[in-house]
Amino acid sequence: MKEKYYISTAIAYTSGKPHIGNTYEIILADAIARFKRAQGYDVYFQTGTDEHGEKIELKAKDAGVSPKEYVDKVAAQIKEIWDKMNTSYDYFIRTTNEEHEAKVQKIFKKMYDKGDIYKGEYKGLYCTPCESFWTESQLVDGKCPDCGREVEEKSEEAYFFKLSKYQNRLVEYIETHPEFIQPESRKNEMLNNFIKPGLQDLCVSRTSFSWGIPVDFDPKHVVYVWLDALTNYITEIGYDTENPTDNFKKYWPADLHLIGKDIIRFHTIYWPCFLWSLDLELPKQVFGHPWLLTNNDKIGKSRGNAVYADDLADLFGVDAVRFYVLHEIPFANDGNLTYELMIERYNSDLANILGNLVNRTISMAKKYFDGIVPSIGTEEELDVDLKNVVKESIYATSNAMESLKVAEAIDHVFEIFRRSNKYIDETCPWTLAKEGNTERLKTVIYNLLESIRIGAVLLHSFLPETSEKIYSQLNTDKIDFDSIKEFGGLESGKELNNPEPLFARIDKDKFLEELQK
Ligand code: ME8
Repeated sequence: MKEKYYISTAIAYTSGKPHIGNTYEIILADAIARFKRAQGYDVYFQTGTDEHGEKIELKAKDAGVSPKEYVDKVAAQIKEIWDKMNTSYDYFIRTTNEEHEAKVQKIFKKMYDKGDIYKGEYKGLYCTPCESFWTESQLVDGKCPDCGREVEEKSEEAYFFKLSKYQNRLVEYIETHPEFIQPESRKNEMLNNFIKPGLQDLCVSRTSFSWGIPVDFDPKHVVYVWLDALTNYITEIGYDTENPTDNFKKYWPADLHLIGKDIIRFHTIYWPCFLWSLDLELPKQVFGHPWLLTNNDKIGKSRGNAVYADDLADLFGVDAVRFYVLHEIPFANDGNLTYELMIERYNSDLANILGNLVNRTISMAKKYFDGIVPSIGTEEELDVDLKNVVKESIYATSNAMESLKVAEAIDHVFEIFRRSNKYIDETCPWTLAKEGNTERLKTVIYNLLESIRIGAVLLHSFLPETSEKIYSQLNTDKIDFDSIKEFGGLESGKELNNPEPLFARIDKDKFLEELQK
């Protein structure tokens, strides 16, 4: 029996096309999911779209279409980008799925029957033309921040969830489960800034708009979008208020909710309390990843600086985009994207370190051994060091992945390629060939091919297409993690395929000039 691993991303709002920052998240989740699969886990990887709410209703109105037409179009666009980026999700959930909607209604009712949801009054400062409630601090000069008109005190009937009931339990849980919120710095922020000062009951229904899931026993209310959205993590895998399926029992609790740093609060305060209300266990871990900035600035569609993954992929290739975001966004600090940096990384890491290594090595094997993988000849001290670096890198990559340090993990894989390039400089195969030292040359070429194979197997979770191209050039089917436990898995005597360049160098100035045009 394989051990299960359930990983989810946030579900993206269908308010518009997702930018590279949103896309980073699915790529990050994909790398983790692929790595776990390669390690032998039975992985379930879920992503999807968050499709209800007032904002989307307004967007649809502006576009002159129905909300459903609007979200159908954007959800398809999101899925297309996720697919283009070669992400291996198992299921794409949409919160407008009928099954999800029906389950949310049952969940709301169950919480109500239990006494965790009660009917009350929402009081606030209301702007009638904008149909919006505001808090005192949101007002600008005492007026509506959107239209600048007067606001008035108003109350509206609404349902509330008793967050306050779970406050002490939540504090205790977070304090006794240090692994629950990652990175750990976020844990203190949640505890000290949000939970300990006191949890207010949460308004979980709205009557001011209709694009949402109706409360079935009081249909002028629609369910608050975060209650609807968070439950996506359980509805699709088979949660049911009466009879949860075996699939649900197998996969829940989730092992990892991967989300961005801005929505940790929803996942570590609201979501645990909702789950307790349903008598369910909490996810094992919530990782709030940092953000990607463009030119060191927050990405915003309205700021006009949004960059899209599909455009970048058309310029650089899918794996180059995957590499950049996975490598440039560390575990706890924001990463930055500029075209200049992207070209530099592409040239230095992908074209030089990786691409050149593979190309040079296969070409040498073609030249010196007619493309047949040689067997080991004479061994020297240098070989031991290469093999040690390969071995340590395998270990370090797994360790980094275990603690979700994906940028570090990819660096460890590249350590193999860096060390291999150095090995070429140290052993000078062309001199060995000139000297007729075939026995030594066989070993050198074999070790290089084998190091590349091991590197490619590890690289597969991050850059799947590139790895597959390398497997094909090596003509090998030794591509699973078991095959890299020992150095020497590549079979001697097999014929390699022709070398094909993996990443063509980019002329930076010319490229940027073209881009300007
Ligand atoms: O928040 N860099 O959806 P969303 C990295 N529907 N990640 C970023 C980012 C950036 N610049 N900007 C946004 C929502 N993100 C809700 C989630 S889950 C039950 C509901 C991340 O489309 C963001 O943090 O605004 C979130 O995790 C994801 O992209 C989707 O954002």
